[in-house]
Amino acid sequence: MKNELTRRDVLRGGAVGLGALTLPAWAFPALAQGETLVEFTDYPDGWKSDRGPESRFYDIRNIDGPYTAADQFFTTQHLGHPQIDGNSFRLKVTGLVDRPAEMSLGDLKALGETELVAGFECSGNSARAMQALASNARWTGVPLKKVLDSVGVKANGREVVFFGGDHGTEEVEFRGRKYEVDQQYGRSMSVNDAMDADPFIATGMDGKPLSVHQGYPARLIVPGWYGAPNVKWLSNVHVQQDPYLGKYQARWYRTLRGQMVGGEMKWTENAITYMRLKSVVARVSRMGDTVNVMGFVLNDGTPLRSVEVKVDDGAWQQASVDSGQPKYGWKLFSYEWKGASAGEHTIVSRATDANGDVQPTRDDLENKKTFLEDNSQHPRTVRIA
Ligand SMILES: Nc1nc2c(c(=O)[nH]1)N[C@H]1C(S)=C(S)[C@@H](COP(=O)(O)O)O[C@H]1N2
Ligand SMILES: [Mo]
Repeated sequence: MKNELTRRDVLRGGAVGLGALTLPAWAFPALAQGETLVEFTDYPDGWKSDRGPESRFYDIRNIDGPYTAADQFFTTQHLGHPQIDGNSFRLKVTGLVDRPAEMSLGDLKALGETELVAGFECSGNSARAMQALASNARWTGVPLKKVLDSVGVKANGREVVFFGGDHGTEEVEFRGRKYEVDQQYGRSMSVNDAMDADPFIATGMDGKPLSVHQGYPARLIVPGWYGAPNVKWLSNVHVQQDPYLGKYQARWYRTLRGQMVGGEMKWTENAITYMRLKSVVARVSRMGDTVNVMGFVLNDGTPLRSVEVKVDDGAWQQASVDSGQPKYGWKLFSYEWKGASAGEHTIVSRATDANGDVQPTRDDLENKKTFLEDNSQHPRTVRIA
């Protein structure tokens, strides 16, 4: 059990000599001896992370280290889980490329395996979902750029489409008429974005092959972007000239918002791409008189300036942030709350990035009409015994 780990177990030498009591809680997120969890009162009755065989919420109260365990990593998709045989698997690379290819797992790995730490959340993650559609992991695989360089993208190739191995019959509606066609989950990005050093074809997580939930045998990871572009069971990378407007690219993953543009309110729609700055209070624990408030921050990789925590109607207080995480890993933060009185309290966090962008409140997002990309501050309620 995680709760039996002592601080010493967790610190394992690296931080000995620093004096455990001065270390912020993210340095030893497993509970120490004598430390107890404080109860959240905002989980709906009967809330559970197990959502059936193919879907899983991550109960963020269980965060016990920087990485999410493979059997807890959140899982969601639209068309079920395809079973793909890793031995006969071939990733097709097609379209406007000089040398179309069918690459086995071995061919991919031969391009040079590396590691990438990246966390992401589903763009539908929110207070309503108890922020359970988010996780963080160490992936192994190859940069997408290496795959594209190995086949050579032609000059007129402008868009790269990523198809998953999952199919389903989808209704496509156009001006009142409906068409039923077989579609694969598909997402795209510009060749420029795809050739950026960061997008990654992952074949492993946590030193093991991907599980079927996370997209075995290969998936795309677009670090710093929301979950939808991270195409699981990746089967085909296709380069084309036209923008790709498949259902999950153009219709399901977009946000309608009112913005002041050129001095007037304009109703704009944007595709879901980079993650908007979000912090969430995830776990609250108590050790004697000190209440440890711990949470995570996700964004597009922009360095953070600060995370602040506010209890009830108090002032915003600085939290300490684990700045040692790689660019795209989520960052844990912790705040020590002293002198908590018994009873129910509200705790909220807000992050500010190096550009000065501040995580919005719910009211600030009043003009965001569709529900995706909800990065608003999330006041949590806890009961101190
Ligand atoms: N092939 C495929 N990939 C997919 C999806 C899908 O339905 N099919 N869903 C996307 C969405 S909406 C999210 S949030 C992430 C979830 O990834 P996870 O299950 O590894 O957490 O996968 C993305 N990749
Ligand atoms: Mo998602």
